[in-house]
This record gives sequence, structure tokens and C-alpha cells, in this order.
Amino acid sequence: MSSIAGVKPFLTGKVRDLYAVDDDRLLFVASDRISAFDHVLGSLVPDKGKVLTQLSLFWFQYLKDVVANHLITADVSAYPPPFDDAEDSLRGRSMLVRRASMIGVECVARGYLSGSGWKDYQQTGAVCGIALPSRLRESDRLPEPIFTPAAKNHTGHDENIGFDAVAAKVGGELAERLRELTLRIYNKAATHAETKGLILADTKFEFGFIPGETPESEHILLLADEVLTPDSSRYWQADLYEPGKAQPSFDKQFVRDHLEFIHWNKQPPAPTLPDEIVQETRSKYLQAYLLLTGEPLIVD
Ligand code: Q0Z
Repeated sequence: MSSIAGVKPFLTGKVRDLYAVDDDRLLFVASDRISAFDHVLGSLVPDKGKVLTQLSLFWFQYLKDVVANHLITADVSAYPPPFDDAEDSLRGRSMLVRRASMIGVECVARGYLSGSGWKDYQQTGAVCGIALPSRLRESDRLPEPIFTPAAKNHTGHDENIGFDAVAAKVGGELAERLRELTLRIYNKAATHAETKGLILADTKFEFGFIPGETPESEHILLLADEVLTPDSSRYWQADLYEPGKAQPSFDKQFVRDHLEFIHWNKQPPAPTLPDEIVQETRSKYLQAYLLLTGEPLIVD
């Protein structure tokens, strides 16, 4: 499926791939694959991987005073062998990152009631053990952002868990640190997005540890993976926001509408997309980059 300079990925996600470099480093590569309704579709969205990588790089820089991150460099001319032989296929869509010891908790922050949060609230009045006011509507803004962690269950799907379950898994002190950091990052990013006409409804972070370089700090907590991309976050257009129903996805709404229109049963094989849908979707990703960073993305 994917291979670079003759090397196979050491981990493959639906849309991104991780390559082993050495004991301390990995190469993180964002493809142009697109998923919807939990399946990878049969079409690529040109430059999507570049948009997601460049958005992660923007946010790592924007957040560097709040949290350290796994980025070493995205300059392909500085990549070690054998990846120095694949500059053209990696440029713009890859990052050389520190290999971290990952904390097995998906750190989700929610400022709005959507997705699994809305589902859980309707069934229990709470999300991840956090009781919420009664009579909230789908997509309502929450009284304040909340930490709603998740963990992969036996089927490989994310399952919402309570703060207590995080504390049982990683210890109370680290659980509190993850909650505080997740909410601080969300607040800073959501405030920025709001000034650009976008609502950051929710987002997911993954953290890891690397060994420290001084006796004072034995381990350093890092923000890893991709961050605050449309694939890891729900962005909504603020001028279309209308609580009481599901909001249009900023990036994938053309895709979802098309898949509903053709009555795909959401079982393999996943359909291909008409070129018009691909191009409209590509434009949305480029527009998200322009809105959030203030600069158009220069591709190739
Ligand atoms: C990320 C994932 C996949 C892409 C492991 N810096 C790091 N150190 C160690 N592990 C990871 C990272 Cl980012 C790590 N993932 C998620 C899976 C493609 C990202 F298949 N898993």
C-alpha cells in the first residue's frame, strides 16, 4: 500500500503512516487518503496530507509556550537515510519526530455537545462522568470546556472513559496533568479559531514521554501525533452555527452528503468520489489552512 524508499511503515493508520527511523526517531507521513463513516474511501484528495501536516506545524509553533511537542524537523533536506532519497514524495507532508513512550489515553477536549458526547449526554445526562445541565441541545456550547478522555476498546474503537479510569491507568497526578494541559491547549486554540470565524467544537490530543536531558527532569511530557487538524478535530463555520441539530462538517460535508445521496450502505467496498466532490473537498482543506494561519498554502 504505502512504502517510501523501499521501507514499509511500522504503523499504518487510516490516513497516516509512521516509519521507524532509529531508536529515538520516527517519520510521520500524512497521505491524501480520506475517511468517512469509519472507512477509507476509494479516492485521494490531492494535497490533503500537506494541508494536515502544515496545520499541525502551525499549531505546534502557536502552542510551543504551552506544551513541548515531538517535532524535530519538517525540512526534508535534513532527513536521515534512507528517507533522504524520497524528498519529493515527503516534502510538505511529513515530519521527523521524536519517538516517545505514548500514554495510552486519547485526550479529548469538548467545548460543544456533539458526536459521542451528545450520544452519551442523551443517554445519561453526563459525558465521561461529568454531569451537564439538563435540556442541552445537540451542538450546544457547554458552560465550560470539559476533558472527555477515551481509550481504544477491544474492537479498536474509541470508548469514552471517566477521569477516574484515566487515573487508574496512569496515576492521579499524570491524569490531572493531562486534563489541565488538554484544556489549556483547547482554550488557546479555540480562542484563535473563533477570531478566524471557526468554531473548534472538540479535538483529540495524544501525549507521550521522552527521556529528559537533565537530572532535574527525568522525563519530558510531549504533545505528539497530528494536532488540531480537521481529521483530529471538529471545526464548524461560525456563521452557519445553529444549535439544535448536527452541524455541517467544515471539511467533509460534501463527502458525507454525496455518500448519503448514493445510499452507500457503509460496508466495503468504500466508494470512489466524483471529481467535483474531490475538488470541493480539497478547497475546504485549503480554506481551513488559509483561515487558521492567515496565509494560503503553497503546494508543489
Ligand atoms: C503515534 C499513529 C499510525 C500515525 C504511535 N512521536 C511518537 N512516538 C511514538 N509513537 C507515536 C508517536 Cl507520534 C505514535 N501513533 C498513532 C498511528 C500512523 C500515527 F498508524 N502511534
